[in-house]
Amino acid sequence: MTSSAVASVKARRVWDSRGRPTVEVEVTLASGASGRAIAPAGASTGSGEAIDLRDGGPRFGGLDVTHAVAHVAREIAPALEGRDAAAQAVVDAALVALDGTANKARLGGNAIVATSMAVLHAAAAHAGLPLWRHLAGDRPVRIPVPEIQIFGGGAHAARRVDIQDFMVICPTAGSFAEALDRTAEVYRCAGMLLKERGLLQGVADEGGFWPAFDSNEEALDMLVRAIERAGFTPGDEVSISLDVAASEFGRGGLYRLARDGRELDTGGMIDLLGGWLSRYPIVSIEDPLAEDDAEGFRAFTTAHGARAQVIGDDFLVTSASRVADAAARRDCTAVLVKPNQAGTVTETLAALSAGKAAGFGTIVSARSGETEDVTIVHLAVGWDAGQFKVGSITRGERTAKWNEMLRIEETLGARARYAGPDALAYAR
Ligand code: 2PG
Ligand code: MG
Repeated sequence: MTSSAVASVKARRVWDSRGRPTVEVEVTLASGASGRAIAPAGASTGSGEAIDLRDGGPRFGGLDVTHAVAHVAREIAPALEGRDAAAQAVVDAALVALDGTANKARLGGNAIVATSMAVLHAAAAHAGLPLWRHLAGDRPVRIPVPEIQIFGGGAHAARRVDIQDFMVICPTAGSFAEALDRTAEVYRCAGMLLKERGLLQGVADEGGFWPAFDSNEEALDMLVRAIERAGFTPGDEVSISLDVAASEFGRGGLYRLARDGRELDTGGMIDLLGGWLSRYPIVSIEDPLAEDDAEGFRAFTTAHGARAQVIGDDFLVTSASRVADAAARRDCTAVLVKPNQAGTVTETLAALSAGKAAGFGTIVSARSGETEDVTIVHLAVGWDAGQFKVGSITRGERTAKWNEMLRIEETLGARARYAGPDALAYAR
């Protein structure tokens, strides 16, 4: 047995930022090195994602994970013990084969992704390297551009507005730390503006302000005002990034905008968003159409992809083959990458690599249900993603990630290179 062989795999039930159970896995190697990771959970999920195994029944709204935890002990641990943790792709292939389903529904995407990431952490610990450096090897890395939520909506705020994430993005900042500085000022000013108008009502799932607005446009107007109140020029120092998460309110080419009291077809939706792109300093837009509307994606990218980056999230579900297909058809220009959508580290990297090969922008992303786990920070740097999405600048499960990135930027010192405007991908 090599010293990097897996000696034990243990799982436990822990809690996520919505107060729901989730799976933590701890892997120890023969050398004594160990790694630990926790599965996150989405609320606005694509239908092609790996499936989290939940118990059902009355406990915790059916969301308990005791079966997923048990699968780690009964099936995953015996299958991995003795395998080399340094061979991540082999480990992940074994997990996929052991599960045996197309969507990881049998053992549970939550059990599998936590195991896969824990193995990765153990291998880095065995090598005596920070995870990002273990992944990057000798290759140069960039510190990614963050997109950070100011208002939350959609499935993260009881659909108070249709659009899910109203975010700011600062590609022109001199560093990641400066991007956070600018964002924190905008967040503070947004809070002041909401308070002045009697609209301050706490925060949504990812820490952005709860959107007590009468229309989606009101949120955009307020965001522009917050940027200005903070002393920045919208579209210059601070720009806007949206996650429309259109699969949540659109299907079969029909989009029901409850907040605006409108039902639009694909063309109407493209025109609505196109209008926003001309009136507001939006440089990035995610899932502008629903996951079943590839033609709509393509038409949107053809019409507006030169002005704003077009990201596929629910549309691409961190699938390398979907990314390659979308690239061939020019459906979008960027891919959001979430480890638990794919289910393993290796499949996640494959989706990111397919995006890079196509010239796509690549964004490593958290989920709306998160924990203190910081694995994705290291993936974003180690894989040189260029962009990073974690929700707002409040709540510990979010700041855990931003603060870890600050530490990495500091470690790199003068060698730290902020990915900047080039990280965003536009249609050419
Ligand atoms: C998204 C994510 C994060 P969820 O849609 O991009 O904002 O949300 O984890 O609920 O899918
Ligand atoms: Mg999304």
